[in-house]
Amino acid sequence: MTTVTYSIPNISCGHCVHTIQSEVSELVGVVSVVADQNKRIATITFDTPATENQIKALLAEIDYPVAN
Ligand SMILES: [Cu+2]
Repeated sequence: MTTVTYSIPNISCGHCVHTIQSEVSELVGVVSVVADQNKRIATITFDTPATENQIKALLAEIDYPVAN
């Protein structure tokens, strides 16, 4: 199990938080997604078969690219 906090500059409101949490949660292997609109971060806990590359690719696809 891995937990990573990503910096996501495009987070601007509660809708962004909701979109990120619901979309990323759909990935098989993702255990939890907690996004913070003030800090513009998302803390994601995942295990196989989910991978960091897959999560980053999904975030980029839904217009919330990771900055780190
Ligand atoms: Cu928003």
